[in-house]
Amino acid sequence: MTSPDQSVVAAVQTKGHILLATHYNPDGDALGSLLGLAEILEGMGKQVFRYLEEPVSPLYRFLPGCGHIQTDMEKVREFVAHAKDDLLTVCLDCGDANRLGTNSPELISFRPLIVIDHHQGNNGFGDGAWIETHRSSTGEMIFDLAEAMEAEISTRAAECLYAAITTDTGSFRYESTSSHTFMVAGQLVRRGVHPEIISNHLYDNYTLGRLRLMQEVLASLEMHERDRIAVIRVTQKMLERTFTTMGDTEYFINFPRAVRSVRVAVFLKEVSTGVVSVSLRAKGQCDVSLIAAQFGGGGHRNASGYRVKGQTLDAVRDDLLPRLRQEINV
Ligand SMILES: [Mn+2]
Repeated sequence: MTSPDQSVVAAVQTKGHILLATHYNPDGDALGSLLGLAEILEGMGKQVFRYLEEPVSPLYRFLPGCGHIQTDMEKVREFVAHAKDDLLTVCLDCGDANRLGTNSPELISFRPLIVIDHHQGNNGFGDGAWIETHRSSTGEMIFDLAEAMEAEISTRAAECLYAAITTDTGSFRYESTSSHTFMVAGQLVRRGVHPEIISNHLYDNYTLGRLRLMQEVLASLEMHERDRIAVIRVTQKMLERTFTTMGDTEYFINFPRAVRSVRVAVFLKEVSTGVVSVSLRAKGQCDVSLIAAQFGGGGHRNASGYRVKGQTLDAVRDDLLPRLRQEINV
């Protein structure tokens, strides 16, 4: 199925003020689908609010419309008050309400709210939802939404959606990459996207500090379970030493994941004092979304994560390893 739920289309079409939100620590799909939809809606003459919990990572600042992103909840309240009954909140690429971040309770109080997403286990926390877990990316779905609304997709919007799709499919390599994904990508190229320019921005535009950080992170590699589980880590000290931020660690987990014997790669991140974020990447039949869910997180079968407070990186790893052993030995 490639067409969105009619009620979702109708809701987006009718309302003139749209508040867009996505998950904290947004990846390329979260940002690309949010910014792409924002461009499309503005093209339809609507007022759009691009909300993020934190400023955009420098890696993604090339995306059109990034400069309009706001992180101030006071500004959100003003927008909502101004919109009155003409408001619609749309949560993109966000598997559950908690993943909206610290302001989640207030954000989800701005109704009506609809959810557009492709994460497994999304309970559709809004008044309406369009969730298709087989989809490569939320960006791909936004293209279909625009088509269903017969809305124009400008080059700017197309660039955002292309970035969303290419990042969430690992450059069209993952299982969820379908013929429809390629059709959408082709349509985006027809609308003016240059894949090599987007790829240069995403993959050939790093700082030297990031390379130094990568040296440290990869040097932390530990192998477990006969080289089937790989664990890497990043600490606040490493970030300080290399003048980098957590955003610079994106894609690092793909290096241990790419080792032939590895079934699950784990990336432990000390996001702040006492807070550890855990990213899990699996290959083949391992379902790491179930493991993440056991720790209060979520995600996809092959890519998921969770957060822990008040424990060291070693303690978090020691809690996780027995569960992983069970999963890979099934
Ligand atoms: Mn996604």
